[in-house]
Amino acid sequence: MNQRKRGGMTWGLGVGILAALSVGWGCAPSAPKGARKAAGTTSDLAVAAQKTYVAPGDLDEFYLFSSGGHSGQVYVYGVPSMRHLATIPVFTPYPATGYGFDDDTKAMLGNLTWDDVHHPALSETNGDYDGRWLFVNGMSGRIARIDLKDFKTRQIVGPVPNVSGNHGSSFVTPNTEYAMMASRFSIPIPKGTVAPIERYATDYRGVVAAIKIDSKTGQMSYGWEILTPPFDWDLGDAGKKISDGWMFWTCYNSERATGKLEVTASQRDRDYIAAVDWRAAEKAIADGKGEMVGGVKVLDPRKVPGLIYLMPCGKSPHGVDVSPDGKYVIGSGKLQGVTTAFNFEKIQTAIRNKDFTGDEDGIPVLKYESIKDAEVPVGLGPLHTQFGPDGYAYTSLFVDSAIAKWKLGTWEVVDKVPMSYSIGHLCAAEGDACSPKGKYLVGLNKLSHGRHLSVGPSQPESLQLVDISEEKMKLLYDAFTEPEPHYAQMITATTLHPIEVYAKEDNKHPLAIWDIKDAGVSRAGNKVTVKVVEVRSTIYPTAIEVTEGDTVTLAITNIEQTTDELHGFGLLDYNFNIVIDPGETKTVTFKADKPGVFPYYCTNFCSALHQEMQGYLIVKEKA
Ligand code: K7E
Ligand code: CUA
Repeated sequence: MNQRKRGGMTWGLGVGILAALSVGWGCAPSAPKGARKAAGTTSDLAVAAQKTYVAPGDLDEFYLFSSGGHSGQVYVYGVPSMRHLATIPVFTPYPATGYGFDDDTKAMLGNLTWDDVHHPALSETNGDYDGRWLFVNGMSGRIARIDLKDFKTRQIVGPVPNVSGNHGSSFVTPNTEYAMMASRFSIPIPKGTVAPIERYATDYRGVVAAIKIDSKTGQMSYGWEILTPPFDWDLGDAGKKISDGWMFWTCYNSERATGKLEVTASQRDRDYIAAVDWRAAEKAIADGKGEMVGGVKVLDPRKVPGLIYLMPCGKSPHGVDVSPDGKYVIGSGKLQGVTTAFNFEKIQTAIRNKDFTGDEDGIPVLKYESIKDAEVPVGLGPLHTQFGPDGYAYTSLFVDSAIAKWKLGTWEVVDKVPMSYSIGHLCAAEGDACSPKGKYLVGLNKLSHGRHLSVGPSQPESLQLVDISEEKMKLLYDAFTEPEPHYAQMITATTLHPIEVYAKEDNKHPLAIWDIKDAGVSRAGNKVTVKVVEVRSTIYPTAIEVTEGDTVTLAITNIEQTTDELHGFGLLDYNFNIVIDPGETKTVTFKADKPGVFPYYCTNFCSALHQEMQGYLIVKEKA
């Protein structure tokens, strides 16, 4: 069956939908006939081509930072060309840039050399992207910070205590006070505690966690956590403007079920969105109300009321998104045909009036009818919502495989555009900030079959560029990406000012050298330090002699001060390749554990005599 037909069908909320929602469609339908004309008539195609064409030498208008899912990476695209510009390795070694092989990045990764990146979060000032840092979550309970000065991963914190399955992350507050996290898979806490699965509902706990961010350096440190029932926290978004100070997270499995969750966790008609007053939590911690659990201060809402409330939401909601003015909190049951717009002021009134219908482990449940403004009939399987500059909202529809455009306030659905196929997140230009830019929207789709040359069973995912500058949305372009795009963020290119060379005077590395005369070997017992200089087109020294059993540290400085002049250092038979950018020093430490002669060479093509950039490590047999 093809996807379009499936999307057009009216499905009940029964098993059919549950089956359709499970990952993959179980079959691989061929491309719908006419897919090649998706952009419309010939003249439409010419217009679309012009809108996405960035001539050779010209630059794109936006950067798109797309999560790389279980690749552990972040992909950088230019918009509107959709050209892939860079891969930023975060949780995974990446020989192309030497990441995870030199001493510093290897230590930063630790023993976990994979993770699952879902949600990039650009740093914000007053609710708008400031272009300083990009935070990304790892499902293992980590958050990483990428510095947008050099597009390098500079810090990984975690696994954060008590957070298990960090899906609801990383979402930053409007002035980047915190990166927020939440547990998807509740466990007995602190980690290491054992309780049988039969005691899930009572002995397993979730948490929402705040990671503090230093406003000058971006350095992250553990903040505080709030204990929650064992729901599966899914996605979050920070309040902004009038709702600044609040944080929202969706959950599924408010049933506290185990086993076959697609059935057991879909029994209730409603799950929840948590509304967390993070300023109140901050104050409670300052007042000493936190208790140490697993090495971090945790607040128990039973003992400290007023921190967290539950907003009933359609069954098994996924995304939650706050409108640019901070007034509306949009959340959808992913099995429904409507998305709900909650009104922040009504939420505050309901809290003040104690307009509750009950509680969950001491957390008050707000009355749905009192806090909602509208149920917008967007279509089937609403997941995520982004915003334009003109009061329009865009909601991805997984089951319908489409994007719906609708108006905040009038709740009118004005347009739909099909996606090929099965859209998850979507990303409009600065579309989750206080000042969305409009123009472009990218659908991040799960399936792409028939839209590209076949590459066998491991099919790429698709990014579809949509023009949102006019009343009607128009599909412009199909691009493809490696697994697994979840969320992405798009930032005006001119907001970023990346460096292209590390200035010599900024290099404070203790082993940096700038003169080839200083290159060479020094020894302390069986510890050998080799200061290495790389410059077109020689690696100094050209031969390095050590003894079997020595622990060798190579400190390699690329003394170039010219853009684009990277050098590599690959050592044959040893498991590393290092890449050193202009002006940078990196170290790599290894044990010379076998005698022999091992060539090393520059792996980055750097000059006409790049091929000559080689040398030998001679490991003498132990006497
Ligand atoms: Cu919808 Cu992990 Cu944000 Cu995937 S998530 S789609
Ligand atoms: Cu240096 Cu190639």
